[in-house]
Amino acid sequence: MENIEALREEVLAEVEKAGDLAALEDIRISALGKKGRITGLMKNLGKMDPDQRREFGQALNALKDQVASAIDMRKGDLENAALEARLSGERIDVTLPSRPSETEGRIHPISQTIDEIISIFGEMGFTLAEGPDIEDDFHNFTALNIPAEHPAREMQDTFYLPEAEDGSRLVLRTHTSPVQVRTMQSQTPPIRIVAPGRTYRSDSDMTHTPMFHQLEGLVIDEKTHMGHLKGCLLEFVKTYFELDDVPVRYRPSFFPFTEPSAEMDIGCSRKGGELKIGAGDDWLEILGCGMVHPRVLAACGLDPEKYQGFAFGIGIERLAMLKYGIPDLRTFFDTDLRWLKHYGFVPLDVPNMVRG
Ligand code: 2NM
Repeated sequence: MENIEALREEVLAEVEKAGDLAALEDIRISALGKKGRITGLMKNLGKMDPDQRREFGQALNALKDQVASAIDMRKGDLENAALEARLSGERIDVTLPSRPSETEGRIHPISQTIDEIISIFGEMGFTLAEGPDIEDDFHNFTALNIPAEHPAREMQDTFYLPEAEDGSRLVLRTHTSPVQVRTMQSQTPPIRIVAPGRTYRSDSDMTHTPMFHQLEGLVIDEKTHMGHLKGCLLEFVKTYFELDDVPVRYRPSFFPFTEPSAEMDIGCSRKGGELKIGAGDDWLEILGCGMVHPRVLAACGLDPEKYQGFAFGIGIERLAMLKYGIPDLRTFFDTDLRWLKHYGFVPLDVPNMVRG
C-alpha cells in the first residue's frame, strides 16, 4: 500500500509539472501504458490472496482513475494555453492604416476603366443603370428598331439560348442597349443614365472576344438636341484622357436605333509609330452616338412628339487599351497574374475626377 501512495504522489507531481502535450503523453505511457508503473503493480495482483487482492485492486483502480483524470485535466489546460499563445501571436490591429502598395490583389483594368467612366458621367448628373445579361428578343432587338431580317440577329453574330416551347429564344445581350430600353419603359423623362456591362457576340479573332464590355449612355428630355450630345461627349473625352483640350470630329454613320447617327473621332498623332492622343494631324475613332430614333422612343412607351434624346456607346476594352497602353485585347481575359500585377490597379487607388 505504501507503494501505491508513493506512486500516486510521484505521478501526480509529474503530471503537474508537464510543460507540454508531448511530455504529458510520455508520463501517461510511463504510468498507464502496457509497461507502465501502475500497470506493473496490477500484474502483482495474481500472486495475492483474495482479501489482499480485493483491497489492493480497489486502491490500484482508484489510483488509475485519479491519474487518468489528472492527465485529462492537465491536457485541457495545456491545450488552452497553446491556443491562447497562438491567438495572441496571430492578433492583428484592424485600426492600423492599410498599406495599399503591399496589397497583392489588383483591380482589373476593365473594372478600373468602368469605374473611371461612371465617375465622370456621375459628376455630370448621370445615374447608373444595370440589366440582365440574358435578354429577350424584344429588349435586345425589336424595341431598338432592329427588324427580324436584320443581319445582327443572325446566328453568326448572336448567341441564342435553346428554343423555348413557344418557339421563342432568349439571347446573350449583344449590347447594353436593352438596359436603356428597360429604363425608358419604367421611368418618365428626364432620363440621364449610363449602363456598363458585359456583352456577347459570336466573334473571336485578334481584335474580337466573344465577351466584351460596353458602356452606353442615354439622355432623354423635352428639348434635348445634338448640341447637348456634343458638349457632353467632349467633356467626357477631355476628362477621361486628362487633356485640357482635344480636337473632335463627328462622321455620319448608321445605327438602327439612332437618327442621325455619328461616330466620334478625337485628334491624335502617330509620328514615329507612337500613338499620342490630343493634338496632331490624325484621327482616332472613340465611340458611336446619335439621336434616339423616334421608333425606339415609341416602342419604349415614350411620345416622340414630346421627348427627344441622345445615346452613345463606348467599347471599354478599347478605351482601356488607349489610356493604359495595353497592346493586345485578348490578354484582358487570359487571367494571367503577371499581366494583372503589371496592368492592374491597387485597390485603394480609387478613381476620381482628379486622378483617373
Ligand atoms: C451606340 C451608338 C449609338 C444607343 C442607343 C440606345 C437606345 F437604347 F437609347 F436606343 N442605346 N444605345 C447607341 C447609339 C449605342 O453604340 C455604339
